[in-house]
Amino acid sequence: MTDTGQMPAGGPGLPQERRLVTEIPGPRSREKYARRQQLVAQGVSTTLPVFVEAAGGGVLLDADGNSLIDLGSGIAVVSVGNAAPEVTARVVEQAQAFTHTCFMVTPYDGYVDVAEKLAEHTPGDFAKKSALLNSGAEAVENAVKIARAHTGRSAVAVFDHAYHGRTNLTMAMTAKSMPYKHSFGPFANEVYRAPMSYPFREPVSISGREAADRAIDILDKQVGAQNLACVVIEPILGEGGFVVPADGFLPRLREWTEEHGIVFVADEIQSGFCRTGDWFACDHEGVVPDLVTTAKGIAGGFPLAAVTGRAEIMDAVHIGGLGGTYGGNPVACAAALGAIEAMEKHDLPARARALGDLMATQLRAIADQHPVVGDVRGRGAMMAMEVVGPDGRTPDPVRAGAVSAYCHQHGVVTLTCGTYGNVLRLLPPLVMPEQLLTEGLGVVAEAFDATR
Ligand code: PLZ
Repeated sequence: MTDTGQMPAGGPGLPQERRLVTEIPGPRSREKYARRQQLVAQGVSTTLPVFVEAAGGGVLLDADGNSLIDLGSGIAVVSVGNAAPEVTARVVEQAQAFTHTCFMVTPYDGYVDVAEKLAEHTPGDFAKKSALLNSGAEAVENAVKIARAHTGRSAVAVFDHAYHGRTNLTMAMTAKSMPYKHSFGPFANEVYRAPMSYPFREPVSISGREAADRAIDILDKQVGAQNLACVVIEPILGEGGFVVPADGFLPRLREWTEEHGIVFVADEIQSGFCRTGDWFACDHEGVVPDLVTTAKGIAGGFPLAAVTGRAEIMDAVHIGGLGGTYGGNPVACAAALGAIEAMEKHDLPARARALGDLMATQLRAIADQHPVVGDVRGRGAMMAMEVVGPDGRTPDPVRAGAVSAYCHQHGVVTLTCGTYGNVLRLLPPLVMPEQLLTEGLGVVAEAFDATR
């Protein structure tokens, strides 16, 4: 709040600059954080304890007047930029018209319009339908429900390093115990895990097709293709470390699932909506999933998620079998229509490719200087560096954390990820000015020098 009690204006009009006027976090943020510690459960963690008061383009403005470069987009959400005008205008208009009816009670156009946009932009040229939900985890749960109803089978295949959410079923589908699953069992059954293609960590170099056959062999022998309702996979792993499977891995899996009537579900919650330089990461190899789950980037920061897919699979569920009070809330749908309009109008897939080229060049330059960067990988504006020890292989989460902390102290918001917590990931808003991104990456480079 400003002194007049008004929220300061955000959006792309904010000066696109890094400006530090206090240490990070500053005194006002520290005071607010102390209050937060008293009132908010400690299970809800904080990466960087600065309190945000406005944001836009590629910057976050904190309570002490610092302007930070945002290389995280609120975990891949504000791809169109924070408080994007296309989003806020539609949100205000919709909120003034009506805020809720429940689509299951009395419908409205916004929901159907979002379904139309999803049918247009998701991979595949066939009749598609969607169901709208509130969160990514809910979308994944619903994809499994739909696949089970369609196939009459119950088993679900997922992969090493996968992240699919924090609800009971999606915890079972998520690979990593700490912090996501630890002490929260028992978990849903009928979830089976197969090895992922992780080129940097393969003991011997194998092709994408061979990696897929390794997974298929395990699923076939240990579960049985005829028992599998669906295979759920992130085409590029998100929380698991921005792992890009070897070429041919996804197409081979798709081929096998098709052969056996297994529903192929692409979890594009983190990789979707222009992030990787295509509308969806599956587009890169022309893989056409049966169902796609989306969230995050879809609505410029509003809680909205979807399952979209082949009409005949979506319609395997009986009337009334899918839904929820808020799923496809009209304000969230308005935000999505604004965000998708911004993606189309500003050709954000092309922006993601341009930012990706810039990041790849600068990250490789860092890797050339610092052997602790074992791998630079990603696609488009979803890039990462895996930090390792002197042997070039052992994960080094301490160093990755120190690099990230240095960035925070110097006004750049970075995130880590990975099963071993040793991956520094970069997810700038796709509207970020290139010179600001370059400056942010300069700080990342400095961070590697400083933590040597
Ligand atoms: N599937 C691929 O990336 C969310 C999680 C942050 P929700 N990733 C960020 C955290 O620590 O909770 C995610 C994802 C993929 C599913 C989800 C789940 O989406 O909207 O967080 O439920």
